[in-house]
Amino acid sequence: MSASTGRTIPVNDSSSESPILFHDPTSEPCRAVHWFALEAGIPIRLRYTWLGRGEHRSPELLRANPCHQVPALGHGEFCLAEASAIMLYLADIHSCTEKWTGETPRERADVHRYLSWYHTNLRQKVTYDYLLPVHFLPYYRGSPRPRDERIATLRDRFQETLEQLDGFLEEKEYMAGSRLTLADFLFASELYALAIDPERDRILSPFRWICGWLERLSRLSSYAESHRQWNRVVPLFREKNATQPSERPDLSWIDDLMESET
Ligand SMILES: N[C@@H](CCC(=O)N[C@@H](CS)C(=O)NCC(=O)O)C(=O)O
Repeated sequence: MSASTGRTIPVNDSSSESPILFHDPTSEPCRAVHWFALEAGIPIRLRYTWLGRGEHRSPELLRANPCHQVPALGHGEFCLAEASAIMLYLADIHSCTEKWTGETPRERADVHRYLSWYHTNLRQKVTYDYLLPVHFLPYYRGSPRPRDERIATLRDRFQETLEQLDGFLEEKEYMAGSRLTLADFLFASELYALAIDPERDRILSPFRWICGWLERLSRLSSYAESHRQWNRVVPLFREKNATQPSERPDLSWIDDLMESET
């Protein structure tokens, strides 16, 4: 796989053998993979693939993932998409799968259950059904922001997802108990996206286990690094969200700002 375009940033090590992660820091699953690699000390090279500039349709990304999505991974001739598959692969090639998924078959089964639950719950109901139409697409595509009543309905629809997650976390430090697993990176990265919503605190405050867990995870130095660019963009998103976006959105500010932070 060619590594001739875009910026290549070594993470933790400069080995030319390290996998390349096609990455946009506004993407929740990208941040999850980056975060996990940092926390696990797994070397990867970041290849910024700016969604706002349409780089997910570039020939290079399409070779890595014909489904035109980030995150995608290139490791020599091997290419892989889907955040949880990528994290499992990274753990596997570094012989630390058990550390990040569980020591016993039942512990691992539990983590796999969470990784599956994520797709039709957090990802679907919070991000695709709510954050995308309400906060992202008005800026990415110029689509009209839904009316307030519709926004309230969409919010109500993911209450059950948050209730379930709060239940999973009850009396626990992390998703699988007292130690971090892949599920923590994947789930928390999704929920940190709610930071662009002015109602974020009101949405999350009824869920004490979720709030405590997000707060605990945000103290990790790997969180700070993997969410640095995103956290820089959040206040601007919130500022812009206070106004109706134009039909021809100018996204350059997002990518320019994040690129200046690379
Ligand atoms: N199921 C995928 C979802 C990846 C995804 O939704 N990627 C978005 C950015 S967050 C993307 O690349 N969208 C561009 C497109 O679909 O064309 C995963 O878990 O990695």
